[in-house]
Amino acid sequence: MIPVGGFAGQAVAVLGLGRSGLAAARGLREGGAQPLVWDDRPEARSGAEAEGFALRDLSRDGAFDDVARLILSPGIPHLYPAPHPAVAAAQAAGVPVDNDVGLFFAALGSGDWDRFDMPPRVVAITGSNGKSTTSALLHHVLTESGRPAQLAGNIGRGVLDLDPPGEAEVIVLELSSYQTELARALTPDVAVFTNLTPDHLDRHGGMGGYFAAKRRLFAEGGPDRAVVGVDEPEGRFLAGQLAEAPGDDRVIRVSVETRLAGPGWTVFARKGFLAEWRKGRQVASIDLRGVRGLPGAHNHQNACAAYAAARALGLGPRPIEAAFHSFAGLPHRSQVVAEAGGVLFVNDSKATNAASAARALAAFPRIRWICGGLEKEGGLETLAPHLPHVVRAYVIGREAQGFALKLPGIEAEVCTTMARAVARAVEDAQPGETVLLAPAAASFDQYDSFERRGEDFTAEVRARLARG
Ligand code: UMA
Ligand code: ADP
Repeated sequence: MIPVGGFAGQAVAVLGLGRSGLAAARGLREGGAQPLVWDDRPEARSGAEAEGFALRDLSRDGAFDDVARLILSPGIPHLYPAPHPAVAAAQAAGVPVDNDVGLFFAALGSGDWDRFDMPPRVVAITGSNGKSTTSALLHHVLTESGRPAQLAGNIGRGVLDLDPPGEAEVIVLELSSYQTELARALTPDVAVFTNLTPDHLDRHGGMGGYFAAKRRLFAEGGPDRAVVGVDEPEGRFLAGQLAEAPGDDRVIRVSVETRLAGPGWTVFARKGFLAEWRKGRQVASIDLRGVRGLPGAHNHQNACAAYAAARALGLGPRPIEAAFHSFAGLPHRSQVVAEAGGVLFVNDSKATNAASAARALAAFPRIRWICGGLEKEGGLETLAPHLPHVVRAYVIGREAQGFALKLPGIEAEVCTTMARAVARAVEDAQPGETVLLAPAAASFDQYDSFERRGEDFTAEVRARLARG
């Protein structure tokens, strides 16, 4: 746990008692503050009370009279579609609102770092897709290279739940737009922007608000080095705005679409090869084609971003390449769960929107595609260029019939359940094909989470293959 100083003897309100809220309350208490905690779920309140935290209903009149700050969890709206009533009350009382990420950076900045020969460094990774994979890959590269490293943030561990960083340690943080929008301090040493496609637009009042939330990570006085994916206009704009000159190597541009030219520092992947260029000369190259844990151009983008961040931290190309080969991939993201009779079985349950499913479809040549679920905003149009890779679709979900009708030009079979979809795909699959779960939809019509859906797919595949 990271103790949070600066509020000794003061009351600090904490709203939301999930992973980030509880870690914040603990860090504040350790730093001498008096946390006053609340959650709209009674079970969450009882859990906190059992840990000895004082409860306060933050939506009642006068709740913020004696409070120095409100710490908010990322899942609780602070602006759009409408602020939570407690946020509105804090604003009315003039109480500053922050989150665990802001407290984390403030706590690091105020530490006694003179004692370190090599002070800890923080890498923060944001973007619409690939954040978790890039963060986990960078963490893996660092630990495989013998650098002490810890991983936290949107990947599932609250940032204040980290151990206080030690000598030469690297903290890798995955940060969502919810987190970057609210944090009052955001001072990573290296900041990474993977890509930008529409997501969470209701929470940011549209695409402009969403990009603005992510850009805060790169604000003036921010990172020493910025790694920026430039395959969308927003990334190109950001890189251009950060660079002081064409050869400014504080910005490392990343692409999987363009062979980047110019005097600057670039990392790009084309036809399965990663290349690093600096000052107009190629510095290194890595063959990514045999890297099993990172299939497809989307994962090559993640590899480029993690590579660039690792290089910015001083690692050499060869240890990075070696670590790529031992990266197992993350569960539910282009995860190879079985291989039998020349057929590959891939779990990409995390492909909950059309943009991420399109990347998965692009990664394999002949696909038995399990898709469907609760459709998201934005429609399915982005899938169209990749549908020629699909041999047949097996559609799941309560609205499977309607979903199938939105997939023009391919054979789509309404299966509704995962068990039936897997059974049918296994029956049909030929050597050289991939049975791919990439739903292009949320899971909540049939499952609690995308993780449960991916586990169900994996269990069905293994059971079918065991039956022979
Ligand atoms: N709550 C209220 N009132 C509300 C809404 C929620 O009291 O109106 C309470 C809930 O009852 C619950 C708590 O707030 O007890 C949940 O807070 P939370 O949703 O912020 O969840 P945490 O457990 O703190 O997890 C958060 C991130 N969750 C979200 O951003 C929604 C986790 O990212 C993150 O891993 C964790 O902090 C640690 O940093 C998850 C996520 O879904 C994986 N992220 C989104 C995504 O990736 O798309 C952004
Ligand atoms: P995030 O943490 O940003 O949600 P993940 O690494 O968890 O990203 O991947 C989420 C989904 O997006 C998965 O379906 C994955 O296969 C896909 N994906 C991963 N990296 C990328 C990328 N660079 N571009 C587009 N899609 C990606």
